[in-house]
Amino acid sequence: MLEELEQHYRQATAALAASEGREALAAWHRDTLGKKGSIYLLTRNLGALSAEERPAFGRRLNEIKAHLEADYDQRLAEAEAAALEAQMAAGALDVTLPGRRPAHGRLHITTRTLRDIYRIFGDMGFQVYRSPDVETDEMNFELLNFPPHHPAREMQDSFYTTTPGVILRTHTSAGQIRAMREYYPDPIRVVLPGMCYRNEQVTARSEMQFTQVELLAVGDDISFADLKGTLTDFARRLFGADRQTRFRASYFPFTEPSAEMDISCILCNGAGCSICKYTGWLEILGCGMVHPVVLRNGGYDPERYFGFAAGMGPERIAMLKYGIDDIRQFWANDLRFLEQF
Ligand code: 2NM
Repeated sequence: MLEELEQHYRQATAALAASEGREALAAWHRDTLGKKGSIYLLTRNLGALSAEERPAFGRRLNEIKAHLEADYDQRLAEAEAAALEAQMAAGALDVTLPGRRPAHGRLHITTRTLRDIYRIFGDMGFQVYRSPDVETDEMNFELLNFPPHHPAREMQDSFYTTTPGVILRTHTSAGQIRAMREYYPDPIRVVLPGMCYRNEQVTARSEMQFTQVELLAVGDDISFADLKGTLTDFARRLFGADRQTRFRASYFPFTEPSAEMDISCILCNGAGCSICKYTGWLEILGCGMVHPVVLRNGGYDPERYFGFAAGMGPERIAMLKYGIDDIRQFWANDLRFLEQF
């Protein structure tokens, strides 16, 4: 009988040693020391023993149970420690590593250029005036003195909506009439920024969508000298104090006289280089005295009021300033481009 008990003990010890992990150990405990376990079942043998054998068997059985329970507790503690160790290794966190920088956004290079422009004109008393991207043909062309058969008014050159007479503005000048009608009879100093749309062949130099900034000053004593002084001062603040400017006669339907303003080349300072095509000059904006017809359409009597206007492309200005060679980069949403500014 005792021999059978020792045999069960050896088997149970070997089975315990072979049990890996908390689940296997729990199963071992159930099958060995549980209510129907192999050791427990041996207590039934007590009844078949003689009165002399019984105490020794009972004592040894209790010893074995105590040993097995202790061994089991130790294996279970080891298994739990190992499981915790594995869990910590899997979720290992090196608190000495530097943190991950959150990616934060930035302003688009066109927005930054626009803000540079607003700041300079803002110092001269101009305020930003915003007007709709979707305009009437009347505001965009007619009231700005474009004749009915001007090429820009062709369906294929501008984006027309399905509503007759409603288009996407082709220039921010569409807002000039709105500004004049809103300010009349006060003097005006406004900057008009915004996206403009033209149905054009897309190339490195022209896009279907681009921003424009226009300037408008109206008053009873505005002259071409104010135009030249304001725009020359602007060019020097944006491109450097030693910029020279020159004005060349030009033509626009809404101004008379009209001019283009050039600045001395920002790369070669006028000596001649590939950027200025060896002329020494860079064209940066168009300008002129507001045409009397346009002033009248805005509500101002051209016998008493004068105005000057100018228009430029912030993308073109940014291209010159930062040496960008393809205007399509601006709205292509390629972070490799955008993150450079
Ligand atoms: C330009 C060039 C020259 C201009 C004129 C006007 C208006 F409506 F006030 F007469 N707005 N913008 C103008 C003049 C725009 O952009 C190249």
